[in-house]
Amino acid sequence: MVVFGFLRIVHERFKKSQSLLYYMRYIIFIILSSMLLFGCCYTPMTSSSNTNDTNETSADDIIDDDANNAQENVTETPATEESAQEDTNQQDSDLEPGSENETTTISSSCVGPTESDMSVRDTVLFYNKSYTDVCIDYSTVKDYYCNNGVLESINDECNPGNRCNAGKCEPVTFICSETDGGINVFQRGKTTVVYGMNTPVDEWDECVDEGKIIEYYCLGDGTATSEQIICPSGYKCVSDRCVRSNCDETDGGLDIYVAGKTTAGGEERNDDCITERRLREYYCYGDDIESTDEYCDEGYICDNDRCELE
Ligand SMILES: [Ca+2]
Ligand SMILES: [Ca+2]
Ligand SMILES: [Ca+2]
Ligand SMILES: [Ca+2]
Repeated sequence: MVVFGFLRIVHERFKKSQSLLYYMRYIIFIILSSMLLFGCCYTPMTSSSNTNDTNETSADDIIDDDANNAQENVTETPATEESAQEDTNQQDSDLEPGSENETTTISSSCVGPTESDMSVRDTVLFYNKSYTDVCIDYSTVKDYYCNNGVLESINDECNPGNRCNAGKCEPVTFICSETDGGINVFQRGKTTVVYGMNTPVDEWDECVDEGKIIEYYCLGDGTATSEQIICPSGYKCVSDRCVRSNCDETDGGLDIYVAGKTTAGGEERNDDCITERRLREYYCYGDDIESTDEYCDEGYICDNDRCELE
């Protein structure tokens, strides 16, 4: 627009001056202006081409950038995990004792009683691993519990009169056991009573002589007792138990109300009244025949080799 305006001014002056020289200047000026105009236009076209190239390059660059961005995204993934890890660490660091999230930490890391209790066998879960109270020795329990979300244990002595059993302290009691199941003269048995660390009874049944045995047996309160028992009729004590003997009797033993006959080794004895109120009773003892003189009870007299009602 400036050029055309300038040409218009020159043309107007040429028409006024009617000078050939000025006209020639006008022609030269037009040529120069045309060159200037083309040069001006050419340059922008070249620039435009470069712009297109730039645009194409830019498109490629976008693709490359996408690739680069994708690569960056890939390489950033670990960074993201690191960030997550950092966040986790940060979260952990936020879970110091006394923080508001402490309760959450306790419930997730340590589950169990928060105080020691030696009278209960507990199992504590700490990071999904279980810890159960256990006896270390007779009177010491290893007691697990949670303390501010952390697993702790204490080795503690049971109170006097208590012992550690199955991971907890419990009162000491008498515990009796025997191998022959009670009063059983036909089997040699061992009877044991345990009271805490003590064993007040630890005895085998034992023959006193050929016809009598000491039999041990348990009582209901966990203690035990013993008594001397004559082996049943026809039995003798051998090797701490009653076994068959060579003696037989028809009244089954010391029975003053039944007239009996006792035989052993070819020898034979019948119960016999030695006075009106006194009876000689025969019985087997071991392999032998023994006898005892017994008075009949009040209201009874001795008759027919036995004690009978008067
Ligand atoms: Ca017994
Ligand atoms: Ca026995
Ligand atoms: Ca008898
Ligand atoms: Ca008799």
